[in-house]
Amino acid sequence: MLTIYSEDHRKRDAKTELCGGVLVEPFERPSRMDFVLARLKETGLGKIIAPKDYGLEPLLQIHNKDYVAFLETCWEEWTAAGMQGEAIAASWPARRMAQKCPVDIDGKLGYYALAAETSITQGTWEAARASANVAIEGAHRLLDEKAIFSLCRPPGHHAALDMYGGYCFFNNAALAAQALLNNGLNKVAILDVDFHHGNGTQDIFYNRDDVLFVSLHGRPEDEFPHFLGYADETGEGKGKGYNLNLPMPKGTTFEAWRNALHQAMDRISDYSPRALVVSLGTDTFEEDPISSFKLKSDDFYTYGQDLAQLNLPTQFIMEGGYAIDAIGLNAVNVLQGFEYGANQT
Ligand code: Q9C
Ligand code: ZN
Repeated sequence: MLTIYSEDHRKRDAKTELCGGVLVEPFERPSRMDFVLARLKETGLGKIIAPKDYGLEPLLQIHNKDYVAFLETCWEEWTAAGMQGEAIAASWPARRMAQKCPVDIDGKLGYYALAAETSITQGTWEAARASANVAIEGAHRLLDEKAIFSLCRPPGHHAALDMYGGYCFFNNAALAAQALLNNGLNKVAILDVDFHHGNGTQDIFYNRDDVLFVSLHGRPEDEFPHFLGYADETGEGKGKGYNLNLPMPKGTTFEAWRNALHQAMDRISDYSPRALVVSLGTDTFEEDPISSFKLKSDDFYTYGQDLAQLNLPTQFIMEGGYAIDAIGLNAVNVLQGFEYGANQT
C-alpha cells in the first residue's frame, strides 16, 4: 500500500494542552508519526512519498474563507498582542450571545475554537496545510491504486467549516472526499473509526447526499466532543438519511465494537459508493490515555480484514491515537489486515 506523508507535520509542535486544569505536554505530538513510520518500514508495507502543494483552493471548498485566513495569521496576531504563552481560546459566543467574529485576537480564538485544549503556535498553519496536502494527494492517487494510506498529522475530523479544536485544524477526510468527488467518483462514503465522534466531518456533509458519513465513537454523554454524535443525528434536507452515528458506552469491547462496524458496513454497502475514506484513529485501543474502549492490537488487524469485504477503493486517513508506542503497530495492523483481506476476495 502506498503511503503519503510530509515531514512538515513537525512544524506543529505545541508545548501546551489544557487538560484537567493544568497545561500538559500535548497528547497529539510529533513523535506519534515516528512510531508509525518505524512500523511501516519494519513491515515493508510499501513506498512512502511526499505530497505536492495543492494551495488554498481545495481548502476553500470545505472551509470558510475567513476561517482559513484566521488560521494563517492567528499566531502573528497573538504575538503582536504581546501574549506570553501559546494561543488558547478562553471565551465563546455561547447561548444567546452574538455570533459575530470580533477583531480582537482573544475574541477571534473563541469564535473559531470548539474547545480550549488545542493551542495554536508558530508552525501550526504550515503543518496543517501539509496534512491537508497529504490527504488531497492520497485522494488523487486513489485513481490508480486500490488503497492509500494518508499519514496525516495534525488530525482533522473535529475541524468543521469554521472551527478548530480536538487537535484538528483542516478536515483532512472531508478534503479527501471532496477531491474524490471532483475526480468524478460521484458518491463517497466516510467511515470514522476514531474513538471520538467526527463532529467536523458530520457537520460539513450534514445536508449532502453525495457523501455518506458513518461514525463509531464514545457516547457524547461521556466523551469529547460532548456536543454532537448522538444516534438521532441522521442528516438534514437532501442529506437526510446520509448520516449514521453509532455511539457506544465506556468499556466497549471489540465484540460489541465489531457488531457496530458490521452495521456501519451494511449501511455503506447499501449506499453503493465509488470510494471509501476511513478516518483511522487508533484511540479505541485499550491502553489509550484519553479514551475508554477496549480494543487490543490484534483486533485492529481483524477489523482491517473486515473492511476489505466492502471491496472498495479505500483511502485511510490518520486521525487520533495517543498510546504513542503502540500507534504504529495498531495503525499498520489495520492496513495489513486490509491488504490480507483484499487478497482473499
Ligand atoms: N484531557 C482526536 O482524536 N479532549 N482528537 C482531550 C484530555 C480532546 C481528540 C481530553 C480530545 C481530542 C483527533
Ligand atoms: Zn480521537
